[in-house]
Amino acid sequence: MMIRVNPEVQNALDNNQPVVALESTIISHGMPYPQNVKTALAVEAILRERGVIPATIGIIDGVGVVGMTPEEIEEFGKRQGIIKVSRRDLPVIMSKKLWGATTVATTMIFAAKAGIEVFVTGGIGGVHRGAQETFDISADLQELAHTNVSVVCAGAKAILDLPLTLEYLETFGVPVLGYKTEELAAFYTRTSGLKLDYKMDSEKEIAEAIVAKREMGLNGGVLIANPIPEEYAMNKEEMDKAINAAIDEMNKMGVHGKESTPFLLAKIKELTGGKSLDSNIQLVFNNAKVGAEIAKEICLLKR
Ligand code: PSU
Ligand code: MN
Repeated sequence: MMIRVNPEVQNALDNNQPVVALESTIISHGMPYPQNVKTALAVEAILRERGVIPATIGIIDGVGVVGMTPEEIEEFGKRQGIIKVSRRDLPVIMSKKLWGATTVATTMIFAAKAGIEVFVTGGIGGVHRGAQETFDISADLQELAHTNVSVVCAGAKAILDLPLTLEYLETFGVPVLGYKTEELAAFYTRTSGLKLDYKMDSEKEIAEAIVAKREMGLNGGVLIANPIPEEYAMNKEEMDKAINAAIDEMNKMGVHGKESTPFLLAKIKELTGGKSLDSNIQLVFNNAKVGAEIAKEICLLKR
């Protein structure tokens, strides 16, 4: 058994009821305990309040679990040594029957296998600054290119090279839809100065675009960029300073590869006195609200 779908999730999928996938790297590597568990459970509650079944995805003893129980989520948040699993890690983690946290890329893989169309997270991985030298481009982008799951995020983290991230997504045919905005959201802040081609004013419009992509048989994801609410957004100058300092520190310490993103998130939290974590939590809540409505609209269109 490689994948175990929670019966409640399976039942919803069989009956065209809305389901939203959630990732687990944000739990194990993106936030400290206990905020990670509290946030993960609160996101599930936001979805349920809106009539949507949550499916938090992670790998337990080598099995991809689609729809973890609250106890399993708690364990994910606490347990030491859970491995961050992207596409290339998956075979070994499964064959060795280990625990693994799914990134955006691997969450998409399991969501697609289970038949879940919508996935809510904080921010996706992207093209890192200096990628021209380091080749550090998140596997999330290739997954968006090929795997049929739509991802609601608050844009790409400003620790990345956002213009290059957009170029990459364009090359690989991933539509980037701004939710009620013409600009790419930059995770901790609402704006990036980068214009998107498509501003969508409702979840229904977004659902229609997703369904059109499927009906055309175009594989790959749709990326929905939903800006953080104004009241939780960080000050751009403060953020830029923290990000630059965190990247300097990362380079000095020789941190690279899969450790980069968790290192930067933790460092930025420290440099902002915890404020970036509060913003991160709020933007995930905000994405869950939009993701829930998109999932419901897709179900209506499929009737
Ligand atoms: N965004 C967050 N917190 C996170 C991540 C993204 O706000 O923890 C995680 C996601 O799981 C994403 C991963 O897939 O970081 C990207 O890692 P990398 O850059 O190594 O591909
Ligand atoms: Mn990387």
